[in-house]
Amino acid sequence: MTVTTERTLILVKPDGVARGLAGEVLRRIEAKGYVLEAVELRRAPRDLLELHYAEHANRPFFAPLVDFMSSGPVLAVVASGERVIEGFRSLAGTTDPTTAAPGTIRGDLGRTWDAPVQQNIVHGSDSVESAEREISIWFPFLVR
Ligand SMILES: Nc1nc2c(ncn2[C@@H]2O[C@H](COP(=O)(O)OP(=O)(O)OP(=O)(O)O)[C@@H](O)[C@H]2O)c(=O)[nH]1
Ligand SMILES: [Mg+2]
Repeated sequence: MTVTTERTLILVKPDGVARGLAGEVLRRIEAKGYVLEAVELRRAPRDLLELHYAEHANRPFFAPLVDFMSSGPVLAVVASGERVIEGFRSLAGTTDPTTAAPGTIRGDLGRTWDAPVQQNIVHGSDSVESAEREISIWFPFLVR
């Protein structure tokens, strides 16, 4: 079987940065053996976030999600490694932090605050196509 090195776009969301968990997320990425290709703390403009979450544009939680994601700085990360896309999704845990498995980032460090499911500390790309699309949005200079 051939394994190819992938890249993924990871975000520490505003709740994670505000709670001082950016370093802990980076620690878990590195401890798993993935390589950091880019790391940048930044305030994301709404138009960038609307592109990033375009797949959810028709969902009722789209506007609150963009509000939340623009409420403070995010840590944008590109990490690489064999099967890093599914590997990081596994590290992150399931979307709802209240029920995410212990041992995962969301399960160990997250909980429900004011909006159900929304503040779940991290984002991770869900496919090779999403990863390359998201990397082109956040880090245009890394486009291959
Ligand atoms: N307010 C609210 N936010 C939601 C809800 N469902 C999802 N979200 C938020 O929208 C994000 C994107 O949803 P999904 O793509 O389905 O979840 P995900 O792939 O686990 O999370 P991401 O890695 O951030 O894309 C979630 O991570 C949450 O922050 C919801 O029902 N209500
Ligand atoms: Mg998603």
